[in-house]
Amino acid sequence: MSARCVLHRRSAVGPARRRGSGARAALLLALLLLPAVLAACRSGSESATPAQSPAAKPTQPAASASPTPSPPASPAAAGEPAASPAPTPTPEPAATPAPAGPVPVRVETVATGLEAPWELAIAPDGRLFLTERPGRVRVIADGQLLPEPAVVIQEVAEVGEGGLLGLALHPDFASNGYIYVYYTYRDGSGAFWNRVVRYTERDNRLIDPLVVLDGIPGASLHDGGRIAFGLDGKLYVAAGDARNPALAQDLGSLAGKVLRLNPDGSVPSDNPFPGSPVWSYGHRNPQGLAWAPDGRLYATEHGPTGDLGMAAHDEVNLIEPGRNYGWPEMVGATVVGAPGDYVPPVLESGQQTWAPSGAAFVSSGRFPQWQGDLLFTGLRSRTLWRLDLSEDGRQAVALEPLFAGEFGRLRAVVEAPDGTLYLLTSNRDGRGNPSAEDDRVLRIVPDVP
Ligand SMILES: [Ca+2]
Repeated sequence: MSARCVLHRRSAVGPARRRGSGARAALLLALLLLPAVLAACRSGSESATPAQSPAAKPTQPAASASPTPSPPASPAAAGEPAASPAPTPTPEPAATPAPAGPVPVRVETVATGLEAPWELAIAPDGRLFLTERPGRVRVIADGQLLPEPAVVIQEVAEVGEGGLLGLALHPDFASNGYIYVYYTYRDGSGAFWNRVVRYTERDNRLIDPLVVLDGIPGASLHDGGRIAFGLDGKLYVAAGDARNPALAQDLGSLAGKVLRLNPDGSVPSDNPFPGSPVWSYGHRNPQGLAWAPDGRLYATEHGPTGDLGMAAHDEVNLIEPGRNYGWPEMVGATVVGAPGDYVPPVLESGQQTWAPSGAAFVSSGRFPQWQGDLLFTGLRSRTLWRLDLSEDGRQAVALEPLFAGEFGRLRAVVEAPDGTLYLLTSNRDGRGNPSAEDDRVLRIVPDVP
């Protein structure tokens, strides 16, 4: 089944205007951010206990086959939870540049009835492998969700935000069948940990588990969990602070870090701290990793939810080796603790909440209006965010909410080899308001006449 909708590029900022001064870019960004953040983010936080929200209403007409111009998703229709206080007055539309043109897309439902899917990867032969947080790896082959999981990992501890989270295919998966997963488990004393395990896939089954990295501190919250192979063939791991902020600044701990490993789990000789898998540090709860086509690595990160007496300040960071991203001494772009050489985020959400998770760059040319932009999913914001970056990748130019409130909480976005985009909903993770079909795998396809 499929539904159609028409999206409109909110931004009038084209490539020729991206080279403007920083001040101009900042002004543009401020103008563009205002309706965007109001649209999808009200008060509240991801890790706080939210009230059940009303069923999200589509913000675009369903089954609209023609790219009829209509306004972008409006703040009033964004479907933020009933838990929110009285809505802020709608910002003046005049503050937003007119849409530059429609982005006609078709949204297909690939699979339904999943339970808190967390990551999806696409094999060279077209099969989709995805995790379900309780501990299952599922396979979609020839468009059909196979009834039998590829593996059920009994050791997984699904607790709070933990469980079976990340998944990545080895760059040579077609020949070696290696699949990596990241999951939370409990040791004999009851303490939570996270580990990275490599399986081998044979005939849609995962066998021969081999632990490649263990000892990542775990907790009921802040388990990070995204894993991905970089363009350099190394395995990157996003680890949360396990609710112990001080660990993020402790180079002896694997918590609150972006880690970098050889595929066999050994430490690459060119890591910034000799003998250590730590690639960058000072992270609170990073859940998204994405590489720009030129090799720059970005990570999304959840800001505080009451810790340090602060909330929101979710981040998009440009990750560089050996750098300190601040947590808990710097929150968003503000130093709140000890001074230090902290890297500020490329963009932070300020007082609003994105609750950002998976991320991917648009690189294929299938969506020309979004080409080169960073997409990242929002859980509490129930939105796919599109971030237009400056040419050097260090400045945010514009942020646009896509599908605000249409599909509920969104956990992952993946660009397929054919350029279409896959989305995972996360409405059965304990914080959503699932529909009968949830959770779902959705596919966004350009709606070319
Ligand atoms: Ca930071």
